[in-house]
Amino acid sequence: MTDKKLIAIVTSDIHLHDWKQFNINNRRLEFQLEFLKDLVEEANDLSVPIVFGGDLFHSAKHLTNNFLSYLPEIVKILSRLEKPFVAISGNHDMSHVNTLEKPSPSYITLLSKLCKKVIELKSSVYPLPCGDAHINLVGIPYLDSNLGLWDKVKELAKTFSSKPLKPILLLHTTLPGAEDNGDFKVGDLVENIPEDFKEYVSKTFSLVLIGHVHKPMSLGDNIIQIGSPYQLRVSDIDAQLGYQYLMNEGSRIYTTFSPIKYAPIFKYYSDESEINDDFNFWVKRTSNRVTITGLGGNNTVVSSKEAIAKYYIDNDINKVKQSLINRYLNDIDD
Ligand SMILES: [Mn+2]
Repeated sequence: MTDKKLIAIVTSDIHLHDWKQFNINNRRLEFQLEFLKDLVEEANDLSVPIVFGGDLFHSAKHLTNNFLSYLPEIVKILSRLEKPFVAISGNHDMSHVNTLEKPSPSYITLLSKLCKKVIELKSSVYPLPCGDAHINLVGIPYLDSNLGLWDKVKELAKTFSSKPLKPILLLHTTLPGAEDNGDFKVGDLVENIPEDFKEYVSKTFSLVLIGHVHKPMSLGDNIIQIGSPYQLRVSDIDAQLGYQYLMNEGSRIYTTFSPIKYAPIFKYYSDESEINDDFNFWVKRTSNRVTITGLGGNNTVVSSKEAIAKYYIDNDINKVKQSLINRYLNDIDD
């Protein structure tokens, strides 16, 4: 029997935010901090680090005065960690276009300066303790349009190959085959992700962990889309979310999913009398739900406004549905 070891807790897309909705007396934000606190406590109990896949914050450009009043608390929670919080920046953590040549300012960078437990990976490596040895965790932040990602992955794979266990790759991006909660499916083609990307990372790394899209799922052999730990958007309704344990057994590195036990969820009501708590997110049932498959044409992932506009015209999408899709795609405050 080989020895089963826990290496880390893995989570992503926490999206701390001063929400406009469902946030009376900051209850929604305070729940999010409660989650972070529990996670830190669990990591300490298990004596492992936390690996974070990006989007710790929600509002990339502006933090409200009210949100900033919680910043000392966020720093305090993370400072309580015994092992590090190893993180990459997601698109929501960065105010500007982020490229390898010209990095954007990032909240993760800020936190790494405010709290010594926070370690930011910027195309760099952190050696995760694994029994008596270590396994290299290679992290690359979100790069706009995945520009330079492919070459960087290959370069880092060579630089940080580790023995006996191959390194782990941590990214914040969309990969072919990704699905989101609700009915959103990504096609087979993603901007600047070559056809053999998945096959290459799958055989070069012992495990690939992906933040960005919020549905926890497997994207193929040892490629894991981490997902968000709790519901954030109406399209998350009915989704069972949670976080992951990073495990080692012999030469195998894998994750196990741990559903979240206590979190507000979206619930539909038709009549206000059905609302029976002030914890969950109650939304009025509407007939304007949209299904988006292969947005911009079959097997194409869209990131340009032009392609989205063309999709609206080609598919005769009305204004109401357009605004729903825009809200969905922008991942904005709802
Ligand atoms: Mn996100």
